[in-house]
Amino acid sequence: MEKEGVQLIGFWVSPFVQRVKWALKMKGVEYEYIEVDIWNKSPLLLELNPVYKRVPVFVHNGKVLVESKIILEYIDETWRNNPLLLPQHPYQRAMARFLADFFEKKILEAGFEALCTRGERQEKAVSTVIEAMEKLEQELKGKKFMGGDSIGYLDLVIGWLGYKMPIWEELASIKILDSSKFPLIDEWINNFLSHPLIKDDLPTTNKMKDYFYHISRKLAASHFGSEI
Ligand SMILES: N[C@@H](CCC(=O)N[C@@H](CS)C(=O)NCC(=O)O)C(=O)O
Repeated sequence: MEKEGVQLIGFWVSPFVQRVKWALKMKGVEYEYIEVDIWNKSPLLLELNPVYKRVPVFVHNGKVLVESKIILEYIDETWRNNPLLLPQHPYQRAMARFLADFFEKKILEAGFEALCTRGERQEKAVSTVIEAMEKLEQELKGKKFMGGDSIGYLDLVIGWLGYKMPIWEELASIKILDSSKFPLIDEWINNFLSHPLIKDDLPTTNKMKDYFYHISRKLAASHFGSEI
């Protein structure tokens, strides 16, 4: 792809793509969005991300980048206008990267495993998520957003939690979000999802429910070796 400007190759329900869309919107960057089917990979996706064959793929003036958290950092470093996404202090920046990785593994990946498994394996995945949610709750003490008074990098990374987890909970009959146990996370979800930059442009609940219902059954067998 030799085009000038910014292109984002994505898939409608991907939390990894969504965070890049939010970052571009926050920075006011115009871009061309190209939807691909991750279950029937297009030649474009295979050409641009031959290593992982995953979305998002970000292209800036013909230069290709993959991996959403790296793309967020690139966007923040390339478009230096406010809002800045990552903290300015090196220690806080390092901690934000650490927490992003931690929440990705322990909330997103373990949460998805809980959606696609049952029995003991599901119980274990749910406890992993709940333990990490306790850390998230602590991190939110005294803050409106993970980034402080305004939305930042970590908010974008965990932003999927408020609108996807309720669907996973319902489909898998599990309980993770609990406002009495995690009042600060509950408040953060409300603040995040009602923010003008975030609230529009999310996929509809019914469409996501239908997608995750089918995909969890497919992946249970093919990826998790589990039957649901
Ligand atoms: N670590 C990657 C994860 C990307 C990812 O898993 N994308 C999914 C869509 S939600 C995908 O393209 N999956 C296709 C596949 O794994 O074959 C990132 O942060 O960008």
